[in-house]
Amino acid sequence: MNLSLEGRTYVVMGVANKRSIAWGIARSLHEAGARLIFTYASERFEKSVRDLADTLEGENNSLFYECDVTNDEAIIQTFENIQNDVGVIHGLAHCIAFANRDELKDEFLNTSRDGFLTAHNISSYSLTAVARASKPLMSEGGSIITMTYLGGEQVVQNYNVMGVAKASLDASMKYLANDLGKHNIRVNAISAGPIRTLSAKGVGDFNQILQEIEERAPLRRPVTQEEVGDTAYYLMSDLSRGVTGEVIHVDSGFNIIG
Ligand code: NDP
Ligand code: KAL
Repeated sequence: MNLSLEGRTYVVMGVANKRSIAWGIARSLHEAGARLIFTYASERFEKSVRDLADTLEGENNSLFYECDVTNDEAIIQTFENIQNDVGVIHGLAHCIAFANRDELKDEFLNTSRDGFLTAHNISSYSLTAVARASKPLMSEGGSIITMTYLGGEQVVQNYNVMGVAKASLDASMKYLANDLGKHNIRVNAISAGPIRTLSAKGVGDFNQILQEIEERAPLRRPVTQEEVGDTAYYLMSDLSRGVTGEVIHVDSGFNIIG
């Protein structure tokens, strides 16, 4: 089987900086020979994404588009632009989540209506919106992946409204897998263990969370962006051609511990 992704093009959404999980995914796909298309929420992040892409070794024919996933017009326009520029894509990595900081502490009970809607809008509905907009570009079949977390399956302290949004994201992933399977488009989620990223900054006691992983996870260590990236590579490659609607935990096995 050909494991190379040469000749294939993938959209990576959600690189904020070099710690981003999306950047780990981009590097793995790039090493496998893929062409990359990056989207970022606002102009503010354009330079850092371009600078990072410049660090990729070898031929760098990456493309860059602004795409705020709260804006339907922007999503449609982004994928029309991508279609005009490259024609066909072979997959998409959705690595986007947001909740207001003040909803990520104390009790879930206090979640505001606005905070609930914001978290679900950006972190969950956006997957359906980008899946629909990217479908016409995956005319040769494709693989869509999204990033989820254990807090959508179980109660995790402080994750609060983001946990409810991840449960919604996981269910959306399965309904999308069912709708898109007949077009040879697969849809899966990677459930990553805690990784220190910009999103993780300043929310909860991250050191304590990592310490629990070191003490209790079967592998006794946290996972890395590279490990998530390599699972994304598997999901984008033909190795996973029979897999859709699945959540793969890349979390040192932590989710099996009761
Ligand atoms: P980052 O902070 O690096 O990435 C989060 C990204 O979300 C940013 O690039 C941000 O874009 C983007 N984003 C937020 N709002 C919007 C918007 N309106 N439109 C477009 N993009 C938006 O953090 P991570 O790499 O940690 O997060 C990536 C994914 O991984 C998320 O879904 C997260 O829930 C998930 N995850 C993370 C874990 C962890 O421990 N870090 C564990 C399990 C899952 P911008 O910077 O341009 O605003
Ligand atoms: C239990 C954990 C500890 C942390 C609790 C909640 C984490 C929620 C994740 C969510 C995506 C964080 C935010 O939305 C942060 C946001 O309010 C402020 N940050 C920003 O605006 C920055 C600048 C931008 C880049 O961030 C975003 N998101 O746009 C969960 C831990 C153990 C695992 C994590 C971090 C899971 C996850 O989903 O990220």
